[in-house]
Amino acid sequence: MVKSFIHASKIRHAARKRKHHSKYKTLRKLIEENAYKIESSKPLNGKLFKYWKNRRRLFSKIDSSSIYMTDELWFSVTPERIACFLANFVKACIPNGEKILDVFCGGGGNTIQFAKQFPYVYGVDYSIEHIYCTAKNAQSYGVDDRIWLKQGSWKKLVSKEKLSKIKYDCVFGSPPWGGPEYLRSDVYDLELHLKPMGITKMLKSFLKLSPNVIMFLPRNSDLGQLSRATRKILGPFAKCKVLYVKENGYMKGIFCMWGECFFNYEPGTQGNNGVELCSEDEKQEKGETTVATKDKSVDIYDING
Ligand code: MGP
Repeated sequence: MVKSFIHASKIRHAARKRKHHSKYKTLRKLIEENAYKIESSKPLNGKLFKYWKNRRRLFSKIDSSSIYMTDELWFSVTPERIACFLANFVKACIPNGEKILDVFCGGGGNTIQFAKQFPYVYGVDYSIEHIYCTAKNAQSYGVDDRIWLKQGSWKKLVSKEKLSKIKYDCVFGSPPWGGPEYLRSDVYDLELHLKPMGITKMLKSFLKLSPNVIMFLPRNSDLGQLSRATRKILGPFAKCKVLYVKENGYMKGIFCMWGECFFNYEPGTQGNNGVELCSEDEKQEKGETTVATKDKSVDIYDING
């Protein structure tokens, strides 16, 4: 396997071996202190309380296994059923795929579910704390043998072509949206507020590594910007498929997809863990607000609990 990644089951070994490097010193300390382990029954205060209340939706094993999360992960980790749905969806679209790259792996919510479906899953994150949490959570879910991790800034990794040795079947990213404040304005500016770069640059960087790209973005994202970024990079007739994702009837975000394989998807072919698909027409009948434009394919998935 590519040397620059560390195997999720061997973080202790990696931290010992590369002990002179400051980030591995930090990793070693985190492991020794068993840092960020969640005590599921202990409520969190302030703005994290609502995320704690929904903790079992984030990680279903939070009561029975050891789960690790930083404060930032509480509000940015993808809820398990959504991550599970996405991994099944990608598997249905790319049945012979093997290698998935999760660009902002965070606490491993998506990485873990991808590893249930694919044999090689690569997780990247700028934070060594997040890399540690992903590895620990993957161990709790018994999928650490299929995951390889790398700490680093996405900008630098892409510009130095550090990741291009591997041929990824799909590149996925759930980037930082700027915290829970992302809902402050009606429309989320994807060029201004997405971290670590705007949507156009981000999409370009993902497409360098695979023609199949998915991003999880705010539900109030500016779809005009999405359209413009798509055409600017892929040409005037290129499309982006947008899926609105609901959990328990409540909109959580959108999956934006680029790549032929995602357009040929048939819902019937997917083992979709209770995910309900409505067409855009059904959405209108139900009186939902619609943001479809003529060049987009917009669907709603409702993940009922
Ligand atoms: P939320 O919108 O903060 O909470 O996060 P809620 O309860 O749905 O909305 P509210 O209207 O009651 O405030 C919903 C989901 O969005 C989270 O579970 C994450 O999956 C995702 N999410 C939220 N934030 C702030 C981020 C982020 O910064 N990055 C990423 N990748 N996902 C996020």
